[in-house]
Amino acid sequence: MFEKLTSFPENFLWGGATAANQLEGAYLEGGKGLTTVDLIPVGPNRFPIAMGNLDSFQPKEDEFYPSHEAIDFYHRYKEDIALFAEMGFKCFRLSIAWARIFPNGDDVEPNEAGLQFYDDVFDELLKYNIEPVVTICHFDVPVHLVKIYGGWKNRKMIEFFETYAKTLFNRYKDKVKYWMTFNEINMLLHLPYIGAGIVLQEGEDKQQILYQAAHHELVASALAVKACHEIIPSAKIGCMLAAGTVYPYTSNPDDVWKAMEQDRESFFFIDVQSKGAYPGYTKRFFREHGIHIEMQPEDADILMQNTVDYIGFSYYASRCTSTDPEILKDQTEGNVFGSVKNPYLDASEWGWTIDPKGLRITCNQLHDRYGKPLFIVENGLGATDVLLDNDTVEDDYRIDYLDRHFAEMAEAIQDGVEILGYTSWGPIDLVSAGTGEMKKRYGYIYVDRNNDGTGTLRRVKKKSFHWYKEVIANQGAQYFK
Ligand code: P53
Repeated sequence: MFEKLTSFPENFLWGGATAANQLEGAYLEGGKGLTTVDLIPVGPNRFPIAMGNLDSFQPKEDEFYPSHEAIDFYHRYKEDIALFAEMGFKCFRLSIAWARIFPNGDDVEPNEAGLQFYDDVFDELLKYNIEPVVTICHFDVPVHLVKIYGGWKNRKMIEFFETYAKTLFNRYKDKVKYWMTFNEINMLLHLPYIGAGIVLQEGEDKQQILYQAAHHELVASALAVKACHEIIPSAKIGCMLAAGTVYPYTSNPDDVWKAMEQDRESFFFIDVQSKGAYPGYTKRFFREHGIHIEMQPEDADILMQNTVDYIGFSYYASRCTSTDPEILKDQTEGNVFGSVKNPYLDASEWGWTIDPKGLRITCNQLHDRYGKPLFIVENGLGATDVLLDNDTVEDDYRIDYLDRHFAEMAEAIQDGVEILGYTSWGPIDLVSAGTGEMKKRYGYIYVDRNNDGTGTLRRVKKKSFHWYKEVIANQGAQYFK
């Protein structure tokens, strides 16, 4: 009972994580409709659109939209999955593009070609005993639902989402055992168009709109949990949080309290999804900010009776805050989560704080708070890679990042935290959600494609490919010495 572990658990799900719009391409093939992410260009309009401050309902000729071709997984999935299998993946996280299944979102019948595409992908994964881990909604809403209904502002979205989710459960019930409802649900507060298909109008009460949309997503998520449990009783369905503990800059209680409040801005979503009710601190926040959430009488029961089975989360960085205006000026770059620079930590090329121990802290914090299994479904280093003449990439910096995070994950497991698996972000290079670049690479597999869309799309194994393969083969035993 108190014996020391010697490796990661035998059934630990090692793998990689992706999202439809960042790798599939073929954005209008097989009857697919346009989604929000298909209309987010690279360049100066990207952030205004992602944040819902500028609308975008039609592709424009002079803009470049990286999701339209991405890395062409739609046509190359067999080759890519064979490479994942070669690394020894036990699972692969992917999202389903809502508009492949329901091109408009409110269609009466699903699109068979879209359903068949994912059947084929799942069959290919299962051929190698790779467990599919499916995100139902990863930053995409069919554009028609945004135009006609206003995206997640509108309660009607709950019905459309429930129909979509049920269609998936019925179709894939024999193939998919791990599900997640909304990717990084807390991102809705930071990138409303990406997170919830929300375009904000001049003079609108932003907080009111975002929290009402959050309520709709939370009810929709609970209804998906309910349907999943009914249709596939053996499946597990989780939530997905963009995690990363907020540290106080000093031991000043005011800093400590502010850090706690910032953590709660994100935990609010997971408290509802995992514990089934709005926490007291959120009720107080709404009251004091004049936010009135319209709820139906049945909502409270739906939320309470359909809580998630596990806590999925992404972890890239910890955050840091302060009440001192001078210190607050020194912010990190490149991440939509504002954070004061932590003087003890380095950052990536894109300004994201690197904090391996923060992963152990975050795991312990989530374990203590929810008492449910965790699933680390995103982590990794976005970096510039150089393809060498001998056709490889010497990405020792990536290996170093992952190695240090795996060591802390092993510590968390020894602390008693139950972790179902680990899927690093972008096991094959793909389009960055934040910047739209190809240059910000996370992969074990290099893809010959440049920011402007040029390149052969050829796949090349990096040094980290062989390294990750070894870690998986050894069940990470080196981290338990
Ligand atoms: P990129 C911001 C902060 C934390 C996670 O991000 C984020 C974002 C959005 O940029 O998103 C997740 O590609 C997301 C993925 C995304 C990944 O982090 O900007 O779930 O879709 O690609 C990494 O480097």
